[in-house]
Amino acid sequence: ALSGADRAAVRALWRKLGGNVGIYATEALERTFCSFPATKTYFPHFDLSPGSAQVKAHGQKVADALTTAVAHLDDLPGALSALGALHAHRLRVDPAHFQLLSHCLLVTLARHYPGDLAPAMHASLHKFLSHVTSALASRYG
Ligand code: ZNH
Repeated sequence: ALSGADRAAVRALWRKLGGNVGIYATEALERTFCSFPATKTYFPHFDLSPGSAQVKAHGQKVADALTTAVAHLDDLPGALSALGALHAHRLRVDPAHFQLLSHCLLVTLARHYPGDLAPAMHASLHKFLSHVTSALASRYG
């Protein structure tokens, strides 16, 4: 489980992000598609060009899921159970890809909040994203 310090750090960062989580999740998706083109194969029905309204709308959905996760740090598997099942059974996303999006989220936040992403915050954010990934992946198999 996440330590009290990790939880406090992630909650504090999320308060700072405020209503902008969707903007950063969208940038993280753009970075994921650009750096790891295999991830694009799950979105054949999307316009993936820069500035795409579909990517922006999807970024907001991912952001809302992450915000829900931040609100349920005590029970990530419960909070993300339905979303994990969706990815496992209907979307059939290779769970290895979760880490690629997590990586791009971390890079995106470090770019926009360089003063906040000192090593300790980086570590807390990485742990949070790893727990989100594990919770989603727990519905596989
Ligand atoms: Zn995912 C969808 C989240 C990862 C792919 N997603 C989705 C949604 C959400 C999410 C919220 C919506 C749902 C509904 O609608 O109900 N994701 C998420 C998260 C994560 C993810 C949180 C991590 C962290 N995904 C992912 C990946 C991939 C994906 C990695 C691949 C690569 N998703 C996806 C798809 C979809 C989704 C394909 C569907 C889209 C549409 O709309 O169609």
